[in-house]
Amino acid sequence: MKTKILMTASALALATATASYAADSSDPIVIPIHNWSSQIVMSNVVGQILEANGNNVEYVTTDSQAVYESIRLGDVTMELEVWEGAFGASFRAALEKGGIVDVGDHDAVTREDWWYPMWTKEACPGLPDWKALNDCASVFATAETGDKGRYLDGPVDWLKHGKERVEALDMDFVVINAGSAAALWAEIGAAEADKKPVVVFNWTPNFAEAVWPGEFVEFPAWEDGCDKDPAVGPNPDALYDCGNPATGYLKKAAWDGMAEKWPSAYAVLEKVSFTNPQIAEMAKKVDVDELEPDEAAEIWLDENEDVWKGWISSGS
Ligand code: TMO
Repeated sequence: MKTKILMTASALALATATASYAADSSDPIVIPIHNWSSQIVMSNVVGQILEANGNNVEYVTTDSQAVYESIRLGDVTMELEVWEGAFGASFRAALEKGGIVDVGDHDAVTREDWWYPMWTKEACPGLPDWKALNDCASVFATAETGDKGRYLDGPVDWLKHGKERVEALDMDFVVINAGSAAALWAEIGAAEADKKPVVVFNWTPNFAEAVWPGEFVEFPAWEDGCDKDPAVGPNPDALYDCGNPATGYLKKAAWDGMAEKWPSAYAVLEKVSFTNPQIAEMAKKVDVDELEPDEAAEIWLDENEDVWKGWISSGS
């Protein structure tokens, strides 16, 4: 009898300890939203998965570079698309300061760089080599750029350093920043009818690859330090004289207090991993099918239950 009571008490204590460890805070998990479609849809996808996991979720629109500082401070809980090319530097800087953790890589391999639709090659047959591109800069000239070529870079917050690269490699191009991702697609779309040569910033995985076959310009290969040490890269006196990583990572990051405050949600985040085709499809649902991001996420989740159902912890 005495033994039985003791066992019950210790079983209870164990159950209580387990429950308090497993219970996530009911405070909302803050998920940041940026200015390109896959990130917006993926954030809604993971937000809806966390809601299915029993969590409360809140979305905030934030700058895609400043977000790493917000995560470090715990104002934002996670980032689902840390692209090596665009955000590697801000992410590394935040890691060094502390307060943010690397929650692992997606399956996806990424690339972000100068890109052209395939018809451009007819006017500039030496492509994809960057020197060949520079030799036919005049093919890309517009009223706005005079006798230099026009390169439409991404929105400024993606920090693509197009102007620095043009200077570092002494190229005959004028770099113009697009106001939005939509402006990049409009530029390609407008050139399509008469197969006008254009060169714009683009990335993969993205919906664009299914719509417009094309290629990235091959710049001097990325080497670590190309954005920090002038000696790295072909121009010994300049930063940014390399292309972006051609096989870049796509990481997840989180506030370092997340695992303790929302252990179950953190366990889900650790399992989250998407492939190139899955991410391209998320973007397509908005950029081609013109769905709202939350609807796009709902449909994506319906179509891909086998991908994510297993990520939700059975205990919660
Ligand atoms: C950060 N981005 C994927 C738009 O290059």
